[in-house]
Amino acid sequence: MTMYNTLKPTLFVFLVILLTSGQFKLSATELSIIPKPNQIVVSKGEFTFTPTTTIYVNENSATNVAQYFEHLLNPATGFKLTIKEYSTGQFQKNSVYLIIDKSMKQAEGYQLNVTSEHITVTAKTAKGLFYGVQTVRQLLPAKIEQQFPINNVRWSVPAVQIKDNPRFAYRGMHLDVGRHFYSVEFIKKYIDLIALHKLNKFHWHLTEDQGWRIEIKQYPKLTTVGGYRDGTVYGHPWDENTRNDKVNYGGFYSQAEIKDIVAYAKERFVTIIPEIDLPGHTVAALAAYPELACSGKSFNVRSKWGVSKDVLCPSETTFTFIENVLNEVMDLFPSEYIHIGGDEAPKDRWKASPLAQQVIKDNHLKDEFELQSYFIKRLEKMLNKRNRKLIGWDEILEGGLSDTATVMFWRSWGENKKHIQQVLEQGNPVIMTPVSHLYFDYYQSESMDEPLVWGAYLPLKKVYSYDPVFDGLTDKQAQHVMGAQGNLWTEYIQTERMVEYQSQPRMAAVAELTWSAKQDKSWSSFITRLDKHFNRLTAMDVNASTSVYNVYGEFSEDKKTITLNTDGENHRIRYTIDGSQPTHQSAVYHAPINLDKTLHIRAIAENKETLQHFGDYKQSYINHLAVNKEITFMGETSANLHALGREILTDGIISHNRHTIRNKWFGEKNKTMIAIIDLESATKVSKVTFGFQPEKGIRMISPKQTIVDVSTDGQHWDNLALHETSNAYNSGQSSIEIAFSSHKARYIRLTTVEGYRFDEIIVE
Ligand code: TNX
Repeated sequence: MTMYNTLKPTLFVFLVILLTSGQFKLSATELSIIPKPNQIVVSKGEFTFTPTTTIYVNENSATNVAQYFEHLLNPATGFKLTIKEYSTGQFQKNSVYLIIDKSMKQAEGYQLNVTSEHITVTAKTAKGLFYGVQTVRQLLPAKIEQQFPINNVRWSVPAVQIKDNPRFAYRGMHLDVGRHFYSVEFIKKYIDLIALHKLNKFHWHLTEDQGWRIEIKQYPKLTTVGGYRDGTVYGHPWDENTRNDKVNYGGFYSQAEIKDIVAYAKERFVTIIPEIDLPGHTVAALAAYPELACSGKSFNVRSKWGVSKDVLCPSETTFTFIENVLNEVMDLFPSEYIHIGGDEAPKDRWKASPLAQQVIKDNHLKDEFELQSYFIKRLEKMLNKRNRKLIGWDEILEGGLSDTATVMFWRSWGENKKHIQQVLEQGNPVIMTPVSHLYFDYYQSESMDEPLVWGAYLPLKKVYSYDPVFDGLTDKQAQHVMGAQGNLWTEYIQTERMVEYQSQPRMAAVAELTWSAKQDKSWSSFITRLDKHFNRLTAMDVNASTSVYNVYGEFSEDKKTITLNTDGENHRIRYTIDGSQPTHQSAVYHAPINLDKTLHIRAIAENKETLQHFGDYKQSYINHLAVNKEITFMGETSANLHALGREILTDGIISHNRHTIRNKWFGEKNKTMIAIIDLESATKVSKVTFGFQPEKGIRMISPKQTIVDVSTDGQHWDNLALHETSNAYNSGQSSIEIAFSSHKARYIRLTTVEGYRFDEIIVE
């Protein structure tokens, strides 16, 4: 039976009308434009580029955009299109028109009209034209991105009419080049990605404790000394097996390189907002010029991560230094906004410093927090002198915010939402970069094949769900939300490939949540468009993460079943329960899996068309005697025990997921734990096993000594085992087994001496 026969006659007639009427509204989904435009109408036909296609511009300011477009098309097509001036008259066939129309209202908006004869982009500004060109780019086959000529491709664009305009003025991406350094070429590639997504701000985090990366002529040691560290610490600070590679690491951008990058960004209508992080995150500067600190001691460029107590001293020497630095920064960057950091500046050194205390006194400040505010306000004046505006992280609220500063909010937890509202109420502009949704140094999936990053879990769907105008804002407050930005901190992002991996396709989600109208946002449309977007990123030689397709699991509340999921629309899940790697023949997942026996689940998502496999999801369930039995602790226990609920030690669940590594275990390095498990009735026991995720990252800690006692009444105890372990931190070890002669008991008491860390106590 053919498709036609299966269609009901009425539906068939309707479709014919739709297809022959010449114009019908198609969902943006099928065209794969990211971010989704405001309005799309698709017509019949297509425009095809040929070597003789001509680009016409009606104004000088459009010429740059035309040249950009010509350069974009050239490598893959091999075409060298001519650019001509257009004044009046009929549009020619086989031509592209980039038309500035000052009567249009929106500065960043554009209209695009594609017919089989010509393409017309109309906008108020060159910037709008540029965005129109990005849409045309995304309507062309993905191969247009390749940097070498390809034959046998029709360089066609479907006939469409599009009207488009961004929702927010600030649409940004951040990159930390302090923790790891990336080449000039790569920074340009990152800017290209920003432009592809119609984002308009690149927040360039240029200075850190671990490296000062911008040449300042007046202070050469900032880069000759501050640009290099004598080693890098790998592994998490909470992992005892971190190691310092002792390899000299660093680099910086010369002023000539920065000028080149600024010009490159300008051609792509991307404003670079440089960040000089002050007064904290400045150990690299202190290493170069120790007189900027309060203490008078000497410093090394930091080789480990985390927050340093060493900050700039609020001396006149420091303020002169900062003004000189900022002046050079402002000479290099035309941006109206300059970011001065302000984050994570502990007050310890200021508390201990007679000089800092004198500044507090002389300026009638209450405390070190008001000193922070005084500090930031002085910086703001330096910027205002040259008609620039200050952006700072939300710590600039400490001790009082100026009326004019722009606040970049990253702390989205707890009370902070209220602070955001207060700032908005006061009328200060706000840029949203919340840790909860827009921190891209977090894991993208539950798979163990995710590379090690900072921590936490941020799947693409969650990024996409973010609305910068969050619930609870009044209309007046909402007006001051300038937009949002994705942040990429790079403690764990050692390579450029990894920057691509962590930022793509999350950048696409940032694009859509800052550009597209709120009512047009649709996850299922986005994920469908993303399929084609991946082809474009691949053709651009971008190492995008496909983690969005990876399997994730969810336990039912009673922990009796586990549900497997993938966000891929075109994927099925295949899984095994014996810990073996799933293959194309493995069972297809249909319904929640019952947790009534020991299972070692492994699952992948399989693309139904290409049969490609995604992810390596692992989850074990151990069905043992203590599952869901009450566990009581005596004496000291680990802090996260209280946060998580003690039952996680006896829930049978052993996770193998990167992001749960931090919070699914209990442990204390040197403490002793006494735990009593109530098996509810006299039960034969012969073995206790401490279980742990064997994967990289955090190590299990085995106690020096474990004592196993049992009792039938909870009063009188019989000792069954005394187990000694020499190796405190077990590398890669997943369990400690303590077997003893079989014994009937209701209560089991475990005493672990001097250290423990595990995520399950298995009783058999
Ligand atoms: C906090 S967000 C920081 C950064 C770290 C980041 C790690 C902010 C203003 N400061 O210095 O890299 O956490 O996620």
